[in-house]
Amino acid sequence: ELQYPARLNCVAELLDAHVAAGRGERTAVIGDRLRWTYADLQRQVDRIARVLRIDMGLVPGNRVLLRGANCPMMAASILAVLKAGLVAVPTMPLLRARELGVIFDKAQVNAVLCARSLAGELEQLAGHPPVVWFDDPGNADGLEARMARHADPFAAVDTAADDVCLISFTSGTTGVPKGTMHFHRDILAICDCFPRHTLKASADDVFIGTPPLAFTFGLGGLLLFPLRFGAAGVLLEKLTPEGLLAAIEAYEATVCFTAPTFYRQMTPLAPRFDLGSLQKCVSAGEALPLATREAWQSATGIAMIDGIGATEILHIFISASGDEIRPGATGKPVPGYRACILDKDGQPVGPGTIGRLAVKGPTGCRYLADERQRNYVLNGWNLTGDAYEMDGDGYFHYRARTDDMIISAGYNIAGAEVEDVLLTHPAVLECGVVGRADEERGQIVEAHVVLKPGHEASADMVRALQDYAKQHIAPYKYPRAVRFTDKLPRTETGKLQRFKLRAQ
Ligand code: 3UK
Repeated sequence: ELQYPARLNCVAELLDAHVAAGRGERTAVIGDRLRWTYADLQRQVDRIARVLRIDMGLVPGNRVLLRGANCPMMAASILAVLKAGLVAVPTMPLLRARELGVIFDKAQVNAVLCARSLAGELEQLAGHPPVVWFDDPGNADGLEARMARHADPFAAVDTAADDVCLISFTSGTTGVPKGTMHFHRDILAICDCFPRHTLKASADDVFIGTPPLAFTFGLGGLLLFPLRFGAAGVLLEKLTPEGLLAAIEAYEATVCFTAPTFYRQMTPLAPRFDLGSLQKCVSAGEALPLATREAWQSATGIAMIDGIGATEILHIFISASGDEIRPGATGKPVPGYRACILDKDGQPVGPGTIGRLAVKGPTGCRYLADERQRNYVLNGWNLTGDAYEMDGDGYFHYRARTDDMIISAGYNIAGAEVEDVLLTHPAVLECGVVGRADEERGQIVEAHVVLKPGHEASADMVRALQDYAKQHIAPYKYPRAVRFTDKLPRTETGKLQRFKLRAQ
């Protein structure tokens, strides 16, 4: 059971406590062009907090929308908002004006901190709240210029442990973002669960990866976790697979956070880099296929740590590491969390039955919209929208998103299972499997396939993939339709957008 004091500002713990304990000279964050110690980061955060409170006149509880690529200034800005008793609303860099408009409205935003390079979409919106730009050299009203006029320290605002400090929107595999609210204590709670117990993080770790800070996978993995343990987080803009591998080597990173698709892209390139520092590779965002896990492990020697997390829970709640890893399963509830599988009436089911995943723990689950709260939270249990199955040893196995189960001629088919098999075929780089409406069968299994370089799309290839599927899973699950494509539609967080495949 996690215990936090009733009055708590998470940044006092994540940042000020380290400086007070004499760890101010350790590296906290590393960016493309700079490296800040804990003391440096504290100075930046304090100045931004003063700009927010004094220059911009914001008062505790006000909401500040944040936009920027992963970089130290974006990290400092988020921490400053929390330290000043305000509520951070981080947004994904690729969001368009229309989507930002929805977020301004739903989250009742009072002010904006935005990287100048992301000005375009914001400027298309009429009547948005006041903006202060950062990374905007020469702008006398820009954030850096204002910070230069506020050199004094800033004491963390005395917030309650259960004051809201973060409103996070999901990237939306369905296209409709949902807003979730989190408290100061939730920020510490996620640090004291997955990274403490599953990763066994320490002050010597260097965290690196791709997820945006606006996605709680990245916010935790690249900023909050390193700070909680007095470690360092590497925050790089626009990472390619080669770029991430080179950065792991250059910064001697020990922990990597990214999505399965990124591991697939890095796998063939990995042998060209010295990854000797790397110890832990975390995969989340979507299901980790067995083929992806095995290929990465044979290329690098590292056993991947799969973990399911969700924006409403804030971070990973089912996972496994070390000897506990069971390939094919996501893992067991992370210490601090409980999970179970429910049938359609909300009754728990035992091993071997597919049902709806429910989770309960120290974080989550408060939606901005009441109807979400009614539909997805039952007696404090959060329904994530995933179909899962438990095995006899208590391991949780992912099957599908509940609304992605394919029903064909009366059979229930999980698209992810067909994807897993196709990914073991030597010609397949990526694939997405969906149900396609069919008069005779209700739905048929349709595979969208990206071939590896050197393989040709052809009728023979279709037949080869179909035969291969029939040999490796029950034949009724084989893809009756196969379409070849260059690229699958994905969110900024690496999730396949099945609704777009279905619409094609
Ligand atoms: C899916 C997974 C199978 C699953 C997230 C780590 O992804 C995150 O949050 P989102 O709100 O999406 C949640 C949904 O994504 N999913 C995530 N991880 C896995 N499915 N295996 C996995 N390992 O459908 C879940 O309901 O965008 C992930 C940490 C923080 C996060 N917010």
